[in-house]
Amino acid sequence: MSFLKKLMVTAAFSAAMFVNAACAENVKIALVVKSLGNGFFDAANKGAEEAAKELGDVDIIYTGPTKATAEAQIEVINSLIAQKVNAIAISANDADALVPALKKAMDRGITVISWDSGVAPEGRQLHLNPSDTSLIGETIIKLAADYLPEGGDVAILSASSTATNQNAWIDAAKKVLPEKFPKINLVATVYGDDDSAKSTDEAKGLLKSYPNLKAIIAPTTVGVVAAAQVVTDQALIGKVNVTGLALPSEFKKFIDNGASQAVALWNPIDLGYSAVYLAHDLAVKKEEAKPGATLSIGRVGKVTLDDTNSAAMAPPFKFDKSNIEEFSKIY
Ligand code: RAM
Repeated sequence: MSFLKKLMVTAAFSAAMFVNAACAENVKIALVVKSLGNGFFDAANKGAEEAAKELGDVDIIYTGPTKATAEAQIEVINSLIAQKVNAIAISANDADALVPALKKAMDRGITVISWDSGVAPEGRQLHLNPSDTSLIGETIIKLAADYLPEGGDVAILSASSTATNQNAWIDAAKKVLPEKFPKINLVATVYGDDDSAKSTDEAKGLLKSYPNLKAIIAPTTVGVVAAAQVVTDQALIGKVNVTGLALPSEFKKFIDNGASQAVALWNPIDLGYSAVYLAHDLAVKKEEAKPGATLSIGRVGKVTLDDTNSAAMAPPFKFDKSNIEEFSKIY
Protein backbone atom coordinates (compact mmCIF):
# COMPACT_ATOMS: atom_id res chain seq x y z
CA MET A 1 0.00 0.00 0.00
CA SER A 2 1.37 3.42 -0.91
CA PHE A 3 2.07 5.78 1.96
CA LEU A 4 -0.69 8.11 0.79
CA LYS A 5 -3.23 5.30 0.58
CA LYS A 6 -2.20 4.07 4.03
CA LEU A 7 -2.66 7.53 5.41
CA MET A 8 -6.14 7.81 3.85
CA VAL A 9 -7.22 4.41 5.19
CA THR A 10 -5.93 5.31 8.66
CA ALA A 11 -7.71 8.66 8.54
CA ALA A 12 -10.97 7.06 7.47
CA PHE A 13 -10.62 4.44 10.18
CA SER A 14 -10.00 7.04 12.89
CA ALA A 15 -12.93 9.11 11.64
CA ALA A 16 -15.19 6.06 11.90
CA MET A 17 -13.87 5.35 15.39
CA PHE A 18 -14.51 8.94 16.36
CA VAL A 19 -18.11 8.83 15.11
CA ASN A 20 -18.72 5.55 16.95
CA ALA A 21 -17.23 6.91 20.15
CA ALA A 22 -19.35 10.04 19.89
CA CYS A 23 -22.53 7.98 19.31
CA ALA A 24 -21.73 5.56 22.10
CA GLU A 25 -21.45 8.45 24.52
CA ASN A 26 -24.71 10.07 23.51
CA VAL A 27 -27.56 9.73 25.96
CA LYS A 28 -30.60 8.32 24.14
CA ILE A 29 -33.72 9.95 25.58
CA ALA A 30 -37.15 8.85 24.40
CA LEU A 31 -39.80 11.55 24.64
CA VAL A 32 -42.94 9.43 24.74
CA VAL A 33 -46.19 11.30 24.16
CA LYS A 34 -49.84 10.36 24.69
CA SER A 35 -50.37 10.20 20.93
CA LEU A 36 -48.62 11.46 17.83
CA GLY A 37 -50.15 14.16 15.64
CA ASN A 38 -50.96 16.42 18.61
CA GLY A 39 -49.59 19.97 18.15
CA PHE A 40 -49.05 20.36 21.90
CA PHE A 41 -46.58 17.46 21.91
CA ASP A 42 -44.92 18.64 18.70
CA ALA A 43 -44.24 21.94 20.50
CA ALA A 44 -42.83 20.03 23.49
CA ASN A 45 -40.56 18.16 21.09
CA LYS A 46 -39.20 21.49 19.85
CA GLY A 47 -38.13 22.20 23.41
CA ALA A 48 -36.71 18.68 23.71
CA GLU A 49 -34.52 19.26 20.65
CA GLU A 50 -33.46 22.60 22.04
CA ALA A 51 -32.35 20.97 25.30
CA ALA A 52 -30.53 18.22 23.35
CA LYS A 53 -28.61 20.84 21.41
CA GLU A 54 -27.70 22.71 24.55
CA LEU A 55 -26.63 19.59 26.45
CA GLY A 56 -24.61 18.41 23.46
CA ASP A 57 -24.61 14.67 24.22
CA VAL A 58 -28.26 13.77 23.70
CA ASP A 59 -30.20 12.00 20.95
CA ILE A 60 -33.97 12.49 21.18
CA ILE A 61 -36.33 9.75 20.07
CA TYR A 62 -39.73 11.43 19.72
CA THR A 63 -42.33 8.69 19.82
CA GLY A 64 -45.81 7.62 20.91
CA PRO A 65 -48.80 5.65 19.71
CA THR A 66 -51.33 6.78 17.13
CA LYS A 67 -54.16 6.45 19.66
CA ALA A 68 -53.94 7.84 23.20
CA THR A 69 -54.28 4.54 25.09
CA ALA A 70 -52.21 2.89 27.81
CA GLU A 71 -52.01 -0.44 25.90
CA ALA A 72 -50.47 1.29 22.89
CA GLN A 73 -47.97 3.13 25.12
CA ILE A 74 -46.94 -0.17 26.75
CA GLU A 75 -45.95 -1.46 23.30
CA VAL A 76 -43.90 1.67 22.73
CA ILE A 77 -42.19 1.27 26.13
CA ASN A 78 -41.32 -2.37 25.45
CA SER A 79 -39.76 -1.49 22.14
CA LEU A 80 -37.71 1.29 23.78
CA ILE A 81 -36.46 -1.22 26.37
CA ALA A 82 -35.40 -3.51 23.51
CA GLN A 83 -33.63 -0.57 21.83
CA LYS A 84 -31.73 0.01 25.10
CA VAL A 85 -32.47 3.72 25.38
CA ASN A 86 -30.90 5.47 28.37
CA ALA A 87 -34.00 7.38 29.48
CA ILE A 88 -37.76 7.47 28.96
CA ALA A 89 -39.64 10.71 29.58
CA ILE A 90 -43.33 9.93 29.25
CA SER A 91 -46.67 11.76 29.25
CA ALA A 92 -48.91 8.95 30.45
CA ASN A 93 -52.30 7.81 29.22
CA ASP A 94 -52.86 6.04 32.55
CA ALA A 95 -51.13 6.48 35.93
CA ASP A 96 -51.18 2.80 36.92
CA ALA A 97 -51.39 0.67 33.79
CA LEU A 98 -47.91 1.69 32.64
CA VAL A 99 -46.21 0.91 35.96
CA PRO A 100 -45.16 -2.73 35.27
CA ALA A 101 -43.60 -1.85 31.88
CA LEU A 102 -41.83 1.20 33.31
CA LYS A 103 -40.61 -0.79 36.32
CA LYS A 104 -39.11 -3.28 33.89
CA ALA A 105 -37.35 -0.36 32.16
CA MET A 106 -35.96 0.91 35.49
CA ASP A 107 -34.83 -2.63 36.44
CA ARG A 108 -32.73 -2.59 33.27
CA GLY A 109 -31.06 0.66 34.28
CA ILE A 110 -33.22 3.00 32.18
CA THR A 111 -34.00 6.36 33.79
CA VAL A 112 -37.77 6.94 33.82
CA ILE A 113 -39.55 10.22 34.41
CA SER A 114 -43.07 11.37 33.63
CA TRP A 115 -44.00 14.86 32.53
CA ASP A 116 -47.31 16.56 31.61
CA SER A 117 -49.43 13.53 32.54
CA GLY A 118 -48.04 11.53 35.43
CA VAL A 119 -47.22 7.92 36.24
CA ALA A 120 -47.76 6.60 39.80
CA PRO A 121 -44.62 7.12 41.95
CA GLU A 122 -43.57 3.45 41.82
CA GLY A 123 -43.33 3.61 38.01
CA ARG A 124 -41.03 6.61 37.65
CA GLN A 125 -38.20 8.49 39.36
CA LEU A 126 -39.86 11.89 39.18
CA HIS A 127 -42.84 13.67 37.67
CA LEU A 128 -42.83 17.15 36.20
CA ASN A 129 -46.16 19.00 36.26
CA PRO A 130 -46.54 21.95 33.89
CA SER A 131 -48.09 23.98 36.69
CA ASP A 132 -49.76 23.55 40.07
CA THR A 133 -52.70 21.12 39.73
CA SER A 134 -55.14 23.05 41.95
CA LEU A 135 -54.32 26.25 40.13
CA ILE A 136 -55.07 24.68 36.74
CA GLY A 137 -58.34 23.26 38.10
CA GLU A 138 -59.45 26.66 39.34
CA THR A 139 -58.23 28.40 36.19
CA ILE A 140 -60.35 26.32 33.82
CA ILE A 141 -63.54 27.08 35.78
CA LYS A 142 -62.66 30.75 36.19
CA LEU A 143 -62.15 31.05 32.42
CA ALA A 144 -65.81 30.08 31.98
CA ALA A 145 -67.16 31.93 35.05
CA ASP A 146 -65.51 35.25 34.14
CA TYR A 147 -67.75 35.49 31.08
CA LEU A 148 -70.89 34.19 32.82
CA PRO A 149 -71.81 36.84 35.42
CA GLU A 150 -75.29 35.33 35.78
CA GLY A 151 -73.93 31.80 36.04
CA GLY A 152 -75.37 28.82 34.19
CA ASP A 153 -74.78 25.31 32.87
CA VAL A 154 -71.30 24.31 31.76
CA ALA A 155 -69.84 20.95 30.68
CA ILE A 156 -66.36 19.54 30.48
CA LEU A 157 -64.97 17.89 27.34
CA SER A 158 -61.84 16.07 28.48
CA ALA A 159 -59.16 13.92 26.84
CA SER A 160 -59.19 10.19 27.69
CA SER A 161 -61.00 9.00 30.81
CA THR A 162 -57.74 7.61 32.24
CA ALA A 163 -55.48 10.64 31.53
CA THR A 164 -53.74 11.49 34.81
CA ASN A 165 -53.41 15.20 34.17
CA GLN A 166 -56.95 15.96 32.98
CA ASN A 167 -58.47 13.83 35.76
CA ALA A 168 -56.45 15.67 38.41
CA TRP A 169 -57.43 19.07 36.97
CA ILE A 170 -61.11 18.09 36.80
CA ASP A 171 -61.03 16.87 40.43
CA ALA A 172 -59.42 20.15 41.48
CA ALA A 173 -62.02 22.10 39.50
CA LYS A 174 -64.88 20.23 41.17
CA LYS A 175 -63.40 20.99 44.57
CA VAL A 176 -63.47 24.76 44.12
CA LEU A 177 -66.82 24.92 42.31
CA PRO A 178 -69.32 25.02 45.19
CA GLU A 179 -67.52 27.63 47.25
CA LYS A 180 -65.84 29.87 44.70
CA PHE A 181 -68.24 29.55 41.73
CA PRO A 182 -71.68 28.83 43.23
CA LYS A 183 -73.54 30.05 40.13
CA ILE A 184 -71.70 27.67 37.80
CA ASN A 185 -73.54 24.40 37.30
CA LEU A 186 -71.37 21.57 35.94
CA VAL A 187 -73.84 19.30 34.14
CA ALA A 188 -71.56 16.70 32.53
CA THR A 189 -68.02 15.51 31.84
CA VAL A 190 -67.39 13.66 28.57
CA TYR A 191 -64.24 12.23 26.98
CA GLY A 192 -62.94 12.88 23.47
CA ASP A 193 -59.74 10.84 23.91
CA ASP A 194 -57.56 13.59 22.39
CA ASP A 195 -58.98 12.44 19.06
CA SER A 196 -60.48 15.16 16.85
CA ALA A 197 -63.35 13.05 15.48
CA LYS A 198 -64.37 11.64 18.88
CA SER A 199 -64.05 15.09 20.49
CA THR A 200 -66.25 16.57 17.76
CA ASP A 201 -68.92 13.91 18.35
CA GLU A 202 -68.78 14.43 22.10
CA ALA A 203 -69.12 18.22 21.72
CA LYS A 204 -72.13 17.75 19.45
CA GLY A 205 -73.62 15.34 22.00
CA LEU A 206 -73.27 17.89 24.79
CA LEU A 207 -75.00 20.62 22.79
CA LYS A 208 -77.85 18.25 21.97
CA SER A 209 -78.30 16.92 25.50
CA TYR A 210 -77.98 20.29 27.24
CA PRO A 211 -79.73 22.99 25.18
CA ASN A 212 -79.09 25.59 27.90
CA LEU A 213 -75.36 25.02 27.92
CA LYS A 214 -73.48 28.31 28.30
CA ALA A 215 -69.90 27.05 28.12
CA ILE A 216 -67.85 24.03 27.13
CA ILE A 217 -64.63 23.73 29.11
CA ALA A 218 -62.04 21.53 27.35
CA PRO A 219 -58.81 21.09 29.34
CA THR A 220 -57.15 19.56 26.29
CA THR A 221 -55.69 21.30 23.27
CA VAL A 222 -57.32 18.72 20.96
CA GLY A 223 -60.78 18.88 22.55
CA VAL A 224 -60.91 22.67 22.74
CA VAL A 225 -60.34 23.06 18.99
CA ALA A 226 -62.97 20.43 18.18
CA ALA A 227 -65.54 22.08 20.48
CA ALA A 228 -64.90 25.56 19.07
CA GLN A 229 -65.27 24.23 15.54
CA VAL A 230 -68.62 22.63 16.43
CA VAL A 231 -69.88 25.85 18.05
CA THR A 232 -68.77 27.77 14.95
CA ASP A 233 -70.39 25.28 12.52
CA GLN A 234 -73.67 25.22 14.47
CA ALA A 235 -73.86 29.04 14.53
CA LEU A 236 -73.76 29.07 18.33
CA ILE A 237 -71.14 31.81 18.66
CA GLY A 238 -72.31 34.22 21.36
CA LYS A 239 -74.53 31.54 22.92
CA VAL A 240 -71.94 28.95 23.94
CA ASN A 241 -68.46 30.05 25.00
CA VAL A 242 -65.69 27.49 24.43
CA THR A 243 -62.78 27.65 26.81
CA GLY A 244 -60.09 25.54 28.45
CA LEU A 245 -56.46 24.82 27.62
CA ALA A 246 -55.48 25.72 24.07
CA LEU A 247 -52.40 26.09 21.95
CA PRO A 248 -52.51 29.70 20.66
CA SER A 249 -51.25 28.72 17.17
CA GLU A 250 -54.15 26.28 16.73
CA PHE A 251 -56.78 28.33 18.55
CA LYS A 252 -56.30 31.92 17.42
CA LYS A 253 -59.07 31.67 14.82
CA PHE A 254 -61.64 30.87 17.51
CA ILE A 255 -60.70 33.89 19.59
CA ASP A 256 -60.87 35.92 16.38
CA ASN A 257 -64.34 34.62 15.41
CA GLY A 258 -65.76 34.89 18.95
CA ALA A 259 -66.37 31.16 19.58
CA SER A 260 -64.12 31.70 22.60
CA GLN A 261 -63.49 34.65 24.86
CA ALA A 262 -60.29 33.36 26.42
CA VAL A 263 -58.24 30.22 27.05
CA ALA A 264 -55.08 29.41 28.99
CA LEU A 265 -51.93 27.28 28.76
CA TRP A 266 -48.30 27.14 29.80
CA ASN A 267 -45.29 27.07 27.51
CA PRO A 268 -45.15 23.56 25.98
CA ILE A 269 -41.68 24.22 24.55
CA ASP A 270 -40.31 24.90 28.03
CA LEU A 271 -42.05 21.77 29.30
CA GLY A 272 -40.39 19.50 26.71
CA TYR A 273 -37.07 21.24 27.26
CA SER A 274 -37.29 20.71 31.02
CA ALA A 275 -38.34 17.05 30.73
CA VAL A 276 -35.29 16.26 28.60
CA TYR A 277 -32.98 18.28 30.83
CA LEU A 278 -34.14 16.39 33.93
CA ALA A 279 -34.07 12.97 32.22
CA HIS A 280 -30.52 13.68 31.04
CA ASP A 281 -29.20 14.81 34.40
CA LEU A 282 -30.67 11.76 36.15
CA ALA A 283 -29.38 9.40 33.44
CA VAL A 284 -25.81 10.70 33.67
CA LYS A 285 -26.10 10.77 37.48
CA LYS A 286 -25.52 14.50 37.69
CA GLU A 287 -28.67 14.81 39.78
CA GLU A 288 -30.61 12.44 42.02
CA ALA A 289 -34.39 12.42 42.38
CA LYS A 290 -35.35 12.49 46.05
CA PRO A 291 -37.88 14.42 48.11
CA GLY A 292 -36.74 17.97 48.80
CA ALA A 293 -34.09 17.97 46.06
CA THR A 294 -33.77 21.14 43.99
CA LEU A 295 -32.87 20.32 40.39
CA SER A 296 -31.56 22.72 37.75
CA ILE A 297 -33.24 22.85 34.37
CA GLY A 298 -30.98 25.02 32.25
CA ARG A 299 -32.49 28.27 30.98
CA VAL A 300 -35.84 27.46 32.67
CA GLY A 301 -34.41 27.68 36.20
CA LYS A 302 -34.94 25.22 39.02
CA VAL A 303 -37.63 22.94 40.45
CA THR A 304 -37.94 21.38 43.89
CA LEU A 305 -39.33 17.87 44.34
CA ASP A 306 -42.12 17.29 46.85
CA ASP A 307 -42.50 14.11 48.92
CA THR A 308 -43.82 12.18 45.90
CA ASN A 309 -40.86 13.36 43.80
CA SER A 310 -43.15 15.65 41.82
CA ALA A 311 -42.47 19.24 40.87
CA ALA A 312 -44.49 21.97 39.19
CA MET A 313 -43.43 24.65 36.74
CA ALA A 314 -44.96 28.08 36.10
CA PRO A 315 -48.59 29.29 36.45
CA PRO A 316 -50.81 29.02 33.36
CA PHE A 317 -51.02 32.04 31.11
CA LYS A 318 -54.29 33.52 29.80
CA PHE A 319 -54.81 34.21 26.09
CA ASP A 320 -57.52 36.47 24.73
CA LYS A 321 -57.97 39.02 21.93
CA SER A 322 -55.25 41.21 23.42
CA ASN A 323 -52.36 38.73 23.15
CA ILE A 324 -53.21 35.55 21.24
CA GLU A 325 -51.76 36.86 17.98
CA GLU A 326 -48.35 37.35 19.58
CA PHE A 327 -48.32 33.90 21.25
CA SER A 328 -49.70 32.11 18.16
CA LYS A 329 -46.36 32.79 16.51
CA ILE A 330 -44.45 30.97 19.24
CA TYR A 331 -46.50 27.84 20.03
C1 RAM B 1 -53.53 17.85 25.20
C2 RAM B 1 -52.96 16.69 26.00
C3 RAM B 1 -51.93 17.15 27.02
C4 RAM B 1 -52.42 18.35 27.80
C5 RAM B 1 -52.82 19.46 26.88
C6 RAM B 1 -53.33 20.66 27.61
O1 RAM B 1 -52.64 18.21 24.20
O2 RAM B 1 -54.02 16.04 26.63
O3 RAM B 1 -51.64 16.08 27.87
O4 RAM B 1 -51.46 18.79 28.70
O5 RAM B 1 -53.84 18.98 26.01
